[in-house]
Amino acid sequence: MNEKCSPEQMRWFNEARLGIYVHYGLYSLLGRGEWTMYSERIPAKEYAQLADQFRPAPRCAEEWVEAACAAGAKYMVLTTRHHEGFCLFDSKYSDFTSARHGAKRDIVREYVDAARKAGLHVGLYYSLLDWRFPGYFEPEKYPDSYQALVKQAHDQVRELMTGYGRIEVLEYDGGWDARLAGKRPEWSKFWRARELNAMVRELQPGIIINDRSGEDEDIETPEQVIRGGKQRMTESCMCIGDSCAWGYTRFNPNWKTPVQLVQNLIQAAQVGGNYLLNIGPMPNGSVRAEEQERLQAIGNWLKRNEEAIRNSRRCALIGASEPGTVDLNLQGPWTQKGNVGYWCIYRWPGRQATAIRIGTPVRRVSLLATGEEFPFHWDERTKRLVISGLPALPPDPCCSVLKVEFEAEPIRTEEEDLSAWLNG
Ligand code: JFZ
Repeated sequence: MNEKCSPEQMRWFNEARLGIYVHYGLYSLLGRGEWTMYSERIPAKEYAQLADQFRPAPRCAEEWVEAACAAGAKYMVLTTRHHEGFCLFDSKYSDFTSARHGAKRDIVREYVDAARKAGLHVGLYYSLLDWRFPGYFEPEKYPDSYQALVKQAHDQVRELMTGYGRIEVLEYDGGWDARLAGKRPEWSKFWRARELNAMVRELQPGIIINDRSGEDEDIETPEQVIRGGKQRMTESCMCIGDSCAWGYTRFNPNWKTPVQLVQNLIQAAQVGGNYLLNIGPMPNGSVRAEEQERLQAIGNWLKRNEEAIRNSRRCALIGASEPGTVDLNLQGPWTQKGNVGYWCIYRWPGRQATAIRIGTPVRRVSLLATGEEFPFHWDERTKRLVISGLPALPPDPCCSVLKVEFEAEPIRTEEEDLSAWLNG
């Protein structure tokens, strides 16, 4: 049975809007990102020596969970195994695991327990591809290796789906072929993904699965950009530092600012999707200060403005242009819940704010964070909403949200005569 999740099963995910991704593995010890084994062509035997040095601090999983809670995230996704093949869980099908090397711990279990205890929804990431298998790169030349690779993936996914209680999200990765040439249906065939996902759904009813096994399943996961989906919900995943690496990158000077991160979260909410923000813990598993501070800043903002984000949906009103297009001095995007619009003001206009093409009468305008009410005038003929008496300076240095209560679901008016406004 390969039934996708129902909207009801997707509900918690659709309400969450913010999740925290954790990329942690042997690559974290090197501090040059999670692709290092491949991008430096480090032979498997040599790379494997890192396993005995893998000694995460005792409380690392709790630290990740604390960071996620500080940010106000509702779920987490941990790399149980990345492309290097090193498992953070105990596996009957591989010796190359954190349970048999270094500190000899099942980090996945520690993470699942900690996340659950904090009331977070639990997600696991699993890379189908494992660079240690020549059959991944040259399946025709090394058919036995290819078979073993796929079998290992099926066996380990079964372990993850049976050994850790309820798992709510499964994020595959590395489902593409080594030349990155194949089309999606071919990836699915390569990994026997239909069969794999049928097993997963049988073991974990209601689990949300991403599309990186080659099968569409429940969600798509665009990277380093925020966008909505046509058929399915999106979970836009992003790094806090440079977008070249998800694993710990020791020298990583280009951190996104709290304002950028909050705007990204708003953008994700505005397209009806989630924002999965990544941390790359340090060699000992701790969360670096640059990431902690930023997660805390998001959480502080979210606490004041949660209503505009959680469970909100796309809004028809214009306050910002589509991503990637020129923003015509608009102040910022809207999110919506029923008759309420949340105008997320990126660039505070000063004492007066004007919204255009407002097709629905307005009842009340207030600042979401404090409830303070402001006078306004909505002109039925010009369709302009002018809000006055606002503070001269932005009340929130990050992003101030005006809560606009309409008489019905807000409608954006179309302008039939594009010049009509010229004469007032
Ligand atoms: C993958 C990984 O290779 C990377 O290391 C990281 O884990 C990231 C979250 O996912 O990279 C991808 C995956 C998918 C696409 C691009 C890069 N894609 O679908 O375009």
